[in-house]
Amino acid sequence: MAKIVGLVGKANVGKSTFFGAATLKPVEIAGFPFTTLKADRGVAYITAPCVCKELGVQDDPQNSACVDGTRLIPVDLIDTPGLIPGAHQGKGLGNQFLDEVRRADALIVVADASGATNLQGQPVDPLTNDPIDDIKMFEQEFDLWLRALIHKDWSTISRTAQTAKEPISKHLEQKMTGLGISRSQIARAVKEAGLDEYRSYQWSEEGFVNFATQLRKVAKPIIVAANKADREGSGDNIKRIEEAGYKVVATCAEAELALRRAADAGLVDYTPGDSDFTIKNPEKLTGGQTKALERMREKVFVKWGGTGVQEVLNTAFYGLLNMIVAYPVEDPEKLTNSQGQVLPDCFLVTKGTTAKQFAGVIHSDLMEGFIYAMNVRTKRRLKDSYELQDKDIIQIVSAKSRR
Ligand SMILES: Nc1nc2c(ncn2[C@@H]2O[C@H](COP(=O)(O)OP(=O)(O)O)[C@@H](O)[C@H]2O)c(=O)[nH]1
Ligand SMILES: [Mg+2]
Repeated sequence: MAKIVGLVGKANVGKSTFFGAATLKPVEIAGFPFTTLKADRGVAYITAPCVCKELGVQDDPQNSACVDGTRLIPVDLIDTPGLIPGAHQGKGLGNQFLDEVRRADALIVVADASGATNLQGQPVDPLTNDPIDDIKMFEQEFDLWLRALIHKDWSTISRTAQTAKEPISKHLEQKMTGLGISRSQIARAVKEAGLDEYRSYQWSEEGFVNFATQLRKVAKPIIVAANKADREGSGDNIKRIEEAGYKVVATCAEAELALRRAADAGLVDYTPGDSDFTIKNPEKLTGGQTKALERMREKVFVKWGGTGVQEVLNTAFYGLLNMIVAYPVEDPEKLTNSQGQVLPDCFLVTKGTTAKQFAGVIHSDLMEGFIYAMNVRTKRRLKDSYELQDKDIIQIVSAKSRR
């Protein structure tokens, strides 16, 4: 199942700007079906150094794109309504918010690093709001909501599990599937909380609370996009967020959006993730535009090494969700599919995916007729249970073809 990442946070921190920038198509992807998506759900891209460079071949990507040796791989991204304190009780768009969040496998918490937005999302003087409070508000609302949800029939569920001498994860599983939480994630959270799966009926209130928090951390891991990093004073805040133990990246969503649009209009050379950009035709820009771009270079690129948007997305998928990339080919010599397209596809899979499972990721027919898989670089046959490594190029030999 394809993983989904969601943007969360209070109002006015730049979630929609981030979403708009991340879902702007940087290049055409011929073979990718862009079905109609809702306004709050779109296709973003993560990047990977493409194997075409290492192999010295000219590729012909179909399900992804390749720009100067960088693969752009489509992923699902969702935007959510602004969160306000009390959301767990349905305040603001609380219910809608939590409905969206349950679909996500990992979350990007967007915070205003410049401290110029209060918890209600209203503009205030810069550096008067602590962005750590933005993050804590999200965590607290989520925890309160999750706790209330599990608490509803907790005594029945925990008593049943304990009486049957069975782990609580087995009995809680069904209730949690709608939140995208699996049995193994429940089991992990119990362990992280230092509790006993078999004595859930006897957990203390404190233990239960801790369990709910651990479950959030396991099932909805977060990375903080410390946005508006272009503004004065945000550097200190970002350092403090990091010191508080969060995974954090300084971002300037506004700059990313402006640059992707400028690149689209042919005004600048910029690929998402680049640490700089070049102005293509200075004469096509007004004096004001040139100034704005140079200011952006100063405040974002020189200061932070980039807009951070691509880094956040990549970290969400590679870091939080433990994903790797793999390239299937049908002809191991020419590195092509049956139509002669070189390195046509690049798939994102979870670490631990086996060669046989990978066949199923590509097409169910390939898995049904699976005979063997081969590592194209070494030309070695792989065991069905071989766990894919990042950047593997794999030939699947199957009795059933994908068409
Ligand atoms: N200075 C600065 N402003 C930003 C940045 N990202 C977004 N904004 C501005 O913040 C305001 C709120 O942005 P929006 O994306 O609608 O926030 P949302 O409510 O979280 O979806 C808008 O005026 C944006 O232009 C940024 O990186 N830097
Ligand atoms: Mg918004």
